[in-house]
Amino acid sequence: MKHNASHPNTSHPDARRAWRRLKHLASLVAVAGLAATMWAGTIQTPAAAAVRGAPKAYVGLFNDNAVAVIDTRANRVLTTIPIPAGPHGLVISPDGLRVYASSDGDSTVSVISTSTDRVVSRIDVGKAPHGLAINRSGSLVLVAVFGAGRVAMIDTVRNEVVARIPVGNPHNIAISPDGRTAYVASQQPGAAQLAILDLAARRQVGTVPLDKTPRALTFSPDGAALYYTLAGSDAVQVLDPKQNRVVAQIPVGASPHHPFFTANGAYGLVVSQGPGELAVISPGTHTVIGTVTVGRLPHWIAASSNGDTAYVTNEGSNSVTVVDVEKQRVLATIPVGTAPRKIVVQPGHAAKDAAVAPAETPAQAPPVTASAPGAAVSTAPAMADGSGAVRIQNFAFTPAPITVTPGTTVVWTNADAIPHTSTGRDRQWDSGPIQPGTSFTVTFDKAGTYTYACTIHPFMQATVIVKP
Ligand SMILES: [Cu+2]
Repeated sequence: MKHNASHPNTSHPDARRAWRRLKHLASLVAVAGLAATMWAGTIQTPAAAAVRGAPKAYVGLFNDNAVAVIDTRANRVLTTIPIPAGPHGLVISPDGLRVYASSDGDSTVSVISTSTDRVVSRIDVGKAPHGLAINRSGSLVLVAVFGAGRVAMIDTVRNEVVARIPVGNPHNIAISPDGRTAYVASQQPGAAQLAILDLAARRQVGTVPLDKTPRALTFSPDGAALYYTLAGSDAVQVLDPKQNRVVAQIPVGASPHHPFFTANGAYGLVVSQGPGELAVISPGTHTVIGTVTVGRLPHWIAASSNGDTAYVTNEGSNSVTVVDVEKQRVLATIPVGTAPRKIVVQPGHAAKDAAVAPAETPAQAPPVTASAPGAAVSTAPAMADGSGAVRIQNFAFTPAPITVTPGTTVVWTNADAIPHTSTGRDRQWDSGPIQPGTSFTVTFDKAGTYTYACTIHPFMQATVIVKP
């Protein structure tokens, strides 16, 4: 077996853990009576993939230029939706039917229909849009247009910008539960502030000057408190919006980022990027009542409607951690793609007994025939003899499975705009990152069934069947 030595990163233990997870998930799928081929098929057919009744979570993959869709009952990625460069802000309508995603590098907000998981509209908002906020009725989306120095107001019936309010380097936004006021984290150098906007008058009406750069902010469901975080402060700031005064500071782990409340207000939550943990806060006493270790560089939080289950994106470990909020326990870790930042979840609730347990299954024996293929590895330009061509597109391998005769050279060609890998389940071969527009080949000499995946996006799974 010849390994491709130019890509040492793919022997990372994370990838092996991801494999064990996939095996575990696969066994659950088998228990449910579904063929493995159907599992692969659901990745390619988003409309058919939705599991009835299970809310879906949407995750912006900052480096993949896509939004991943998670089935919160099975805790796995159903599909990914390509959107323009650098998905940054993400919000969901209160009815769960629309997701709005800003593209940092593209000056647009994409509108996704959650019934088809496709982009149905694209709204030009100005340069480098960052965070989004939506009001409780879903009639209004605010966009922090960082590069243009303004907040854009989108009317969600017309899907167009109806007002622009100047704010220096706006990053994230929180709208008060009564819908009248928005607080904007303005990161303008030397003039950092929380800009207070009157949404009826469509202008700034106040400011909370800051000596540190604000990061993220959120209102408590009753509107009585605004939590926000600051770069260089290891405490959540608690602001009374009536007086615009900080009334408490809640010490948490280093570098806190997104503060969040469960919908009924029972718990506050915040992720700390230093230790990689989620802290659970008692809003009444302004104290941390427990912490849960999540992944590296946790970024954002979403929760189920009843507040039982929290979802945390781990930008540094390319995963989402599912947390039982009351028990402060990890329920599952879902590999999702590269640099997940924002996350939202549809209303409703996934049955708890269906949640995938975090326990890892032991490594299993290689599939069917254990013999490795002769791996004559090359990265020549696309299209060899044609009979073994696999296209990598829209985060899927096609065809899957592919059936070839012994001695066939299988050619994987990456038609996506981001790198993928072709990696044998037991590492019989490993392409390392296959760059966009390039190919990778493996010659299969021995009959057998070879399962493989992309180590960057472990939900991308397929099979090579070698039959005389
Ligand atoms: Cu991939």
